[in-house]
Amino acid sequence: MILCYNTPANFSYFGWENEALPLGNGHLGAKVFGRADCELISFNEKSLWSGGPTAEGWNAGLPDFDEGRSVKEVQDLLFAGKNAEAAKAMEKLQGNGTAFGAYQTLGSLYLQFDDMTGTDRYVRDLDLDTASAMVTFRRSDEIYSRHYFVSYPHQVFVGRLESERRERKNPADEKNKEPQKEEAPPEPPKFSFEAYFVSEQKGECAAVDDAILLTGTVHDNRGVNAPDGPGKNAMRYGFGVKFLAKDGTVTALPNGRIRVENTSCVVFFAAAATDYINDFPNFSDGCDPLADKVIPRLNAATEISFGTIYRAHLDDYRNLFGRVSFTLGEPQEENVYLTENLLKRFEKKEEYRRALIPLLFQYGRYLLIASSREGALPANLQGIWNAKNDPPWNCDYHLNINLQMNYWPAFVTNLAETAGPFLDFIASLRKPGRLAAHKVYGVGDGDPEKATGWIANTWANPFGYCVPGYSWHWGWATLCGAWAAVEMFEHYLFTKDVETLQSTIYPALEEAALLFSGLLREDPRSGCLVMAPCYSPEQGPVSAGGTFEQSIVFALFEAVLQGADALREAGEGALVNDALLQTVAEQKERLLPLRVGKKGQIEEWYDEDNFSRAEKADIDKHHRHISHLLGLYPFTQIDDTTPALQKGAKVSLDARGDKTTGWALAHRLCCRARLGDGETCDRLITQTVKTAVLKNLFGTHPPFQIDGNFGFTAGVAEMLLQSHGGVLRILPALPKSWSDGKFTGLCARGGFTVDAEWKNGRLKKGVLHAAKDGRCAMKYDGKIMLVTELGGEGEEHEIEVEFQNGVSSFTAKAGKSYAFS
Ligand code: FUC
Repeated sequence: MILCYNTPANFSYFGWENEALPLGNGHLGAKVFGRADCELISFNEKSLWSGGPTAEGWNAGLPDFDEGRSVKEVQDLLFAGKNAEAAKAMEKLQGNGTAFGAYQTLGSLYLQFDDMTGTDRYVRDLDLDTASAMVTFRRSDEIYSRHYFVSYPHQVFVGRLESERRERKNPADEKNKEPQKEEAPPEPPKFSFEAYFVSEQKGECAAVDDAILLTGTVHDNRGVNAPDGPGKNAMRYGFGVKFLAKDGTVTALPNGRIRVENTSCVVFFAAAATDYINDFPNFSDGCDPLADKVIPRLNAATEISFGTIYRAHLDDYRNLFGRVSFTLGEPQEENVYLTENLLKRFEKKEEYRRALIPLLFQYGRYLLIASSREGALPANLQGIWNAKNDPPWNCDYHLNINLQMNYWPAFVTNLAETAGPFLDFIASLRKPGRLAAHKVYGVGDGDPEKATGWIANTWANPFGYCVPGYSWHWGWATLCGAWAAVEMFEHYLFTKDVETLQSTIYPALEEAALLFSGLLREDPRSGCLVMAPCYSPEQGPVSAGGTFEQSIVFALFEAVLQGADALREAGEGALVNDALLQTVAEQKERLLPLRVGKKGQIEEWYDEDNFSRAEKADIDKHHRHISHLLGLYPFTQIDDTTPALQKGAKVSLDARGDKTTGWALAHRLCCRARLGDGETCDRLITQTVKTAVLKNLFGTHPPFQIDGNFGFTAGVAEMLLQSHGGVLRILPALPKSWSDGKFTGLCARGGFTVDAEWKNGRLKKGVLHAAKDGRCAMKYDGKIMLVTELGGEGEEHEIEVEFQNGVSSFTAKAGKSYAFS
């Protein structure tokens, strides 16, 4: 699986965004431009942020709230039907963004070559099977190649630049030549270059022996008028790049540059670090990043051969990436296409469509591995790649869909480990989130050590910003943390890992449930329990009992009840607050439910059919957010057991339309897959390729936003396999154009892994692997499925299968595989 180009990326922001190729290990990100005469590699370190506790004016937005008084005022106005007055009062529910900060760039490494002109046969590619970027070109009989990757095991970026000479031989002469014993390879050509590092962080940069070293504190060049305030802080960072030449010389120059002279092979390592740790309230480990982290990593890498580091990188990466395969059409030799041609001719040539869809699907998995690894912050709005110190939306953690979407593909595409940073990050919001819950809602006493309930809203940074943002029109979304906690629970549903449930997931879920259980109000109109104030993300208007919030509370209660059962079953019931769960179980039955309105739609707002003309005029019927359909995806309140709601969801999706942005197309794709509508999925995929994918296959909102990539991968997985609501659905949304195909290694809830093959649109055969003991229920197109247990040497044994309503169920045993057809 290769992204392939015959030109380098332009040296501009456009080139960075659209053309340069991404590498990463979750901590360190890089983008390769690949120009023959001058190489450019841009670098990012995931925790390099402005803002936070050491920036002037930082207060986490907290002082702007009044311990629940304004919330109460808005609630009373809403229950009295005074919605316009309630909207006015919402102005008291806005935080400030002083020193919120932004994800920063680290800088760019340039390698300026002497005399590298007159080159041809240029190829630049990104190989998803090895997580390597390559650049090769020729100059007469000289061949130059560059190989780059970022190693997770060794925590370094690695580059190798090599030259060789291939004599142009005349085939006729060769024939008549006497066979010679051993021909020495021709001398490789020598090349020379100067390396320098450019950083807007304005640190101290020096060349020492064979390395360029940079150190400083975060600069933040956004100026005091940045809407969310300046963010210059005391976060320390370090960067280093060290060169080892096989032949020739490496010299440090007084201007901070390194000169490599007359070599035929040079290997270089780069490393970066900061003193950030996600530890509230100081967020610093007090280290000297250059001396304590960067230089030791560089020295360790130089002790080991390139081959050893590369093999360790391949083992680590392939263990994750290699778990899933997906092909469309008859298996054939892998052709390498120019990526631009795939994009351009995708609609015209079936062969291109069959190549590009799996490539984009796997690219989402590649990007997740590159931008989210254990021990680092989660993937942000741009994963880990950022070329601006004032990036779009601060390149932060948006929780009104974007961060959750980043992790939608993690479990189903067999990359549960990549969700570790998401779990840790959300769990880390509990302490600052308690301060926020106290200031916004007046719960608890403001002691961050007491588990009295936590919230997170639309935007978050790595320093525990948890209150609504500086305009309630997008900032007010107090259920976002609870939504993220529900997504954390998916980890348990897929892996059945009780330890992580117990240590990280359940405590976050139960504490969110504690808070929202206490915040529900009885709606005077319906007698149901509702949240208020509610605000459909970035769309409004303010109301009580909004579907976005109600769906999240429902999903939260369902998850916490299931989580508690799982803990009790595992003998860990002591962790469960039984009285709370009893209340939650009762409240769940009294929640204002999903409703189908006059036009057959799923209502987005309570009573929307009776909205005033002014309220209606304010609504964008084609808004990108479809937050009222969370019940369809990612939650499970709408499925084939609720046909009326399914129908309503279809009406709502049709009415909203598909003229929308990158991530919003991806959410629609996931929703249509859940509705089993393969043809619309196919159409949405075409639209995504035509409008929301850049040349380097990055997703675009626009601008570049990585959730589009991750949501796309999740959507395609959802077309192939679904497992919500206790039933595995095999090939639930196959479009006609995917007539033949095969996948292996997708995961289903319950600890199962599934392979399946289909021909002429019909399932041929499949295999399910069980990692845990448990009941497995499966269905395919309403037909009965035959299931047998696979023994060694290809034998199949009959097992007891129960058939009911088109569902086949059997008891699966850990470590066993089952064939189905
Ligand atoms: C969401 C969206 C915006 C944008 C931002 C980063 O809240 O509504 O369109 O994608 O996140």
